[in-house]
Amino acid sequence: MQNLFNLSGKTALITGSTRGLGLAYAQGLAQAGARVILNGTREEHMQQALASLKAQGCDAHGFLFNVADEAEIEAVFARLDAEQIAVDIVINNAGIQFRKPMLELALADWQRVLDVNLTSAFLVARAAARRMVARNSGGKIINIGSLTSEAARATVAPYTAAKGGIKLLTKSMAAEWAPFNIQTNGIGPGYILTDMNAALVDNAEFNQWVCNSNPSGRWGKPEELIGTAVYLASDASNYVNGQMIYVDGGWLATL
Ligand code: GCO
Repeated sequence: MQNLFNLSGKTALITGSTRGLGLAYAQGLAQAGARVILNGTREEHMQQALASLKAQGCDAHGFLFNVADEAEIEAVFARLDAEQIAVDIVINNAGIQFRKPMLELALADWQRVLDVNLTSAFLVARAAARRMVARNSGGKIINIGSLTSEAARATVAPYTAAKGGIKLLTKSMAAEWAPFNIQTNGIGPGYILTDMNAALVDNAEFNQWVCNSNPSGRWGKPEELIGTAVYLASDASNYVNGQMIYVDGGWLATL
């Protein structure tokens, strides 16, 4: 029987992938056989990430671009076209966090989070899907949501609104692109030990809240997201579309 999880011959673009969950996704897809294209905005992080993956024997490349900038995205895809590199898999992982009560929140800060965490997913997926349709290849789009795609907590409204949007954008992409053999699904990480959450981990009260709020009683680890990403990037999920898979230790099961 064919190994349904084998990504050999596939090329995956993962946004926000020089650190944290994005780098974990890139590592997992590369170890499943994919050529991975990293994205970031800082040269030193890109070089560190590429060196790490190449040291593991991964076929890894990288582009520095702002995922919220349509022109930069289109320029990268034009360059991939010129190099005859077809993107088969997109993981829209790029995201920022900005914690402030809405009564004090500036529009600019709201907009920046929405641009990076939601609009970027539309722009990158649209560029990839246009090419998947044109070459009639099908493909995989994986949007990274969050627990906050389903539930809110105070002080993270723009992040929560964006991640809620990711859930329904995922369903919209599935509705429009399934006829082209493109499967679009989402991953909703729970509270995971990443740089973005470092301040929360260091806060004893918040750390206890996270551990008490999920039946697994602990934070998740980036590597615990890899299996779901490989599954959604592979032929094993060819009849799965528009779904969010939550990797949260059971958090949402108990709400
Ligand atoms: C926060 C955290 C969360 C987590 C994750 C939870 O401030 O509450 O940053 O947003 O990162 O998204 O699923």
